[in-house]
Amino acid sequence: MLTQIDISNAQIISGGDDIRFPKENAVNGMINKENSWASSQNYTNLKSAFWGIIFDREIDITEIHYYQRDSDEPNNISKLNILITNDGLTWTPLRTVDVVPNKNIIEINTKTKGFKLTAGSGLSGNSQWSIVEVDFFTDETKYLIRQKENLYYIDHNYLNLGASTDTNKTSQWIDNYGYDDIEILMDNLNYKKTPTDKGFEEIYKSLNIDFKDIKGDISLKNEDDKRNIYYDCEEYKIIDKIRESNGGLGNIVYKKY
Ligand SMILES: [Ca+2]
Repeated sequence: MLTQIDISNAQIISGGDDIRFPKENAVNGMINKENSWASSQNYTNLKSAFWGIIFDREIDITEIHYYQRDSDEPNNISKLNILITNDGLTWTPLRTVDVVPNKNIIEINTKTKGFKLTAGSGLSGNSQWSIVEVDFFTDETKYLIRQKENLYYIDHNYLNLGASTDTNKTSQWIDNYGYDDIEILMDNLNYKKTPTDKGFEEIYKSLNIDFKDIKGDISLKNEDDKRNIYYDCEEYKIIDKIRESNGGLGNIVYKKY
């Protein structure tokens, strides 16, 4: 099942000279030309124009729904360039797709922190490029394990996050710590990953590490606005760690995005 991405924490960007309508119009939920974003009505400016979005994290995007104007109106393009980013700063072309008037469903199936859209072709010399609406969809699911009242992290480790019976707190922990592939429980793993959290000022602290586990390199990596400690260890399976606790009893807790 596809879920529309909540973009309330996303940053909307647009650029090019003489942009006509607010960039937020492309994501305001209203699918009519009075609620669209548009580039300048000047072909030179149009070629530099872009509209984009930067999410608050990397998301596995399944589809983009891209709406143009009706076929009997100007300002539609026939090719759309799609760029992606992993840091919100540098953009890499993903692909150029054919687009038609009204609704377009564009398959993406790519993990990204954001999109930048530019006009490919289709406009005549004095048209503006208009985006009526653009929606982003995912079929992402993120998992934690619960044993007794505690929630556990399973992203290349088995770490107790603490007790949570509060729905909001559980939801927030899944956002921050959930892992998107439950099959990891059965995988043979040879390293551990431990998240760190920012505390006072620039002081970060990892979740508990058993330093007896470390059998090789240890390093700190910056990923998706997060900082994680990685280290080599003896081969293990997360399922064995689960079985060692609470007689192997627990629940799988997950959230659909
Ligand atoms: Ca709109």
